Amino acid sequence: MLYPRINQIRSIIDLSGMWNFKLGDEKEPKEYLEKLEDMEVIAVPASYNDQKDVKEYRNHYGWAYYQKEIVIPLCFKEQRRVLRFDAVTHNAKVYINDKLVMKHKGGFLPFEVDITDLIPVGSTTNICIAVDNCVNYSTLPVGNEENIAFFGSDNPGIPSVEAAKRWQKKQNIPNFDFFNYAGINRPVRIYTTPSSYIEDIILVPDIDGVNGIVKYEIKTGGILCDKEVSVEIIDAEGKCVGSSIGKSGTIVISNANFWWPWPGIPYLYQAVVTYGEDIYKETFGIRTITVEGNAFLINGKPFYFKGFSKHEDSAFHGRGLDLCLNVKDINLIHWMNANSFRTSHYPYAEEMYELCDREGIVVIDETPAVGIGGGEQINPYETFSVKEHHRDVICDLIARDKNHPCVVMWSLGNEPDTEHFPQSAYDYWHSLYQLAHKLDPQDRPVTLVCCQNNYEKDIITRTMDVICINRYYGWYNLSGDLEAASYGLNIELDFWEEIGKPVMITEYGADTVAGLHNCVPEMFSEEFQVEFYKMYSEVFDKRKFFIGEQVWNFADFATLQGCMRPDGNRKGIFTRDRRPKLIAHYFRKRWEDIPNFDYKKR
Ligand code: GCB
Repeated sequence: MLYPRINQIRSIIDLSGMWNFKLGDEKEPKEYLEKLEDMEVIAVPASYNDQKDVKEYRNHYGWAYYQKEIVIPLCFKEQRRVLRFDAVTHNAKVYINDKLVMKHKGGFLPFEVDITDLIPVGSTTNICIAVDNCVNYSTLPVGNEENIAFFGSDNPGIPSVEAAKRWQKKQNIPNFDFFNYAGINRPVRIYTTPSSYIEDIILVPDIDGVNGIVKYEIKTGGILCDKEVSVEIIDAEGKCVGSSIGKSGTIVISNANFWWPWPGIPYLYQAVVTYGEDIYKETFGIRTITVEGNAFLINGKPFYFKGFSKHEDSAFHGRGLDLCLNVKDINLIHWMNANSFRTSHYPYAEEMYELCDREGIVVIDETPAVGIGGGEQINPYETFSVKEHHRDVICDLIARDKNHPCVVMWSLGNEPDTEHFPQSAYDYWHSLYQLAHKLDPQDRPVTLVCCQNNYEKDIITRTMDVICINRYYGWYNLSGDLEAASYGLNIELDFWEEIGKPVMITEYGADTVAGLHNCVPEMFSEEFQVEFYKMYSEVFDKRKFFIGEQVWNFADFATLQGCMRPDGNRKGIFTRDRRPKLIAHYFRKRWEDIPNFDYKKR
């Protein structure tokens, strides 16, 4: 799906701003639509939860309603008009003048509806978006069914606790460790195209010696146009360096500049596609991604990941798009001498990937499949009804992000159960692994991020192109004992070495309260966080097959309240307002000394 752009042909009406808003409950929206009176005001894009300091907003369960009156200017009469939502979390129903025109499931990817015939130009139109924030066994991320928790079932067996639980209100009990922020989290726009239009652009770059090669395919839509599709490749200086006619073809760029991760030059080209009256410019880079033996190669050179797993999370906005925060975070990533992050635990806003293309930040792009597990008792692969939705999400994610040079690997999900029901896990994830490979025109490596479990029983993680492990030796287990933690980690890495694939760590960390200091490092202090990471660094540096380290987490972030979460998860290298903890200075120096390429000579 193409990102909406303004050019000499296409326009955008941005519907960001103040909308009318009202909380509902879990009843279906149709009962509510006529009653949308006394609405409050809410900012879009942003999560609604922290925009008003009342528990009804913060802990809302069910549907909420956004409403706005719009008029499409007469000058767009001849244009095709599309209403696009970049992300509505988690489920959405879109009404135009009280008529349901679209439903969408999933809170982190775009969807759109052609409104050319639904909203005439010049007339005042009422748009209403009903947003459902419920997470359960059928959603990604996964929540526990209604108010029945299988985790956190505190003191099972104490009859009074069990009895009291029956008094609990229906609520979201996420099976994941980030606050369930909801609402219209990303921009809403109407964009226009001519009636014959460019629907999609697929670009597959390759390298042949000093030349770049771009295979392309253009999909068109609307009224058939007798004009040919044409493609021109424009370099960063605005010079045309290659062209072709036809809906598909191959263009060679002589003496091309390749896309390199920062501090290399992330050189970008534009493919300018013309079809009849329509024009679209797609930015891309020339780079290759391959896995060979136990190395991860960018442009044929062994790359070492230095960086973070992140969240889209900030004060007031919740999970809402904050462009300023994105720029700040990328600048902090540069400041840290890091080169990469994972979009834990869901696809991020498209603007972030554009920024990463431009700033040379390498991205592992993750689906929202987090929480597929339920302990020994529940086989999630038989109990949860998410597989079809998971497949749709993978299709939409790859369709959205396929051309970004910054995206180097797909993560099918985070920390599912792979231990208690190994064969079911294999069957589930292997078919998704195959699907991702089939769908990606660039055929990037595919991974599944695996949690700390019995890795000997897990038979799926080892089949991935890159083995990505989240480990908390010294924190959740062997708590505070870094010597024992190092021993456990080493034993595990001996196991992974035998598998003969590239291995990286995608999470490791310790909750750290900024400002808490100890002479003898103990858990939660800034000094302990430094000692914890130093221990891991020592272990990783001895392992040639080890291709990268992404810490948990870039910054402190909001979670559901709980006895392990003092005002959220505190494993950030930065605080939630982006102040460095002691550890930031340690990694800044460490990563300055680690080159992007050839850190581990094979
Ligand atoms: C994990 C999860 C992440 C949590 C983290 C933690 O393994 O992948 O979502 O936030 O641990 O801090 O517990």
